[in-house]
Amino acid sequence: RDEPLCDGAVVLRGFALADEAPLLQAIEAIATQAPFRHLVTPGGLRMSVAMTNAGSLGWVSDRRGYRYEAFDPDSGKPWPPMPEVFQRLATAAASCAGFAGFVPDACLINRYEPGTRLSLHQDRDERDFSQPIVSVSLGIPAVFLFGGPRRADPVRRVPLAHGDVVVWGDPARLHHHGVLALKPNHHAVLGDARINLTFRRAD
Ligand code: MD5
Ligand code: FE
Repeated sequence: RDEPLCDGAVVLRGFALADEAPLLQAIEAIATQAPFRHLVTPGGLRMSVAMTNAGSLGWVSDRRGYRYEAFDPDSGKPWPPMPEVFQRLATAAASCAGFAGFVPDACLINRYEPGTRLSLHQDRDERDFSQPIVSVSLGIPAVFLFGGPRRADPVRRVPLAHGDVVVWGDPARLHHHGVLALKPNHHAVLGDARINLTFRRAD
């Protein structure tokens, strides 16, 4: 089931399927307390991905920049706590990929619909790049773009389906990546949406 992409990065096909029902239930509960919203980039562009967070820190973007915040700027309340099933899944996946003891403090929840894309970028807002990032794909499939440490490096296309988990650790942790615009599609449980859980150690 392990599909290494390169040193530090591995796809665990179907790893999240066993937790499907509790994951979806937890996502629904989080979105009730902290609804999905379209953030604005520092350049003033509305992101096509809708986002919310769980955990002691949440990733936010506005005209002042990208950063982690303990409070949801829309409600002024703390982000919903990280559900136990999230934490367990992220720690188990990281451990399978050789990163023992990964304890995320932030889960960014990204919601994609057909046409939604995420342009090529690096994740550099976290304190410790030796900590991996665990990504859980749910719902309609996406084509993930996986590049290299430099922006101009060649990009591979990696299809990701419902239940797939990817662990991105050192030395792949700072590779450029993105998601191609989703094609019109339908998923039996999630409908016309892809949800990605991105587990990080931010602080
Ligand atoms: C997604 N989200 O599918 C992805 C999953 C984001 C984001 O990219 O920033 O919200 S995380 C993919 C990732 C993270 C860290 C490193 C690498 C990929 N990588 O080296 O390719 O919504
Ligand atoms: Fe990213």
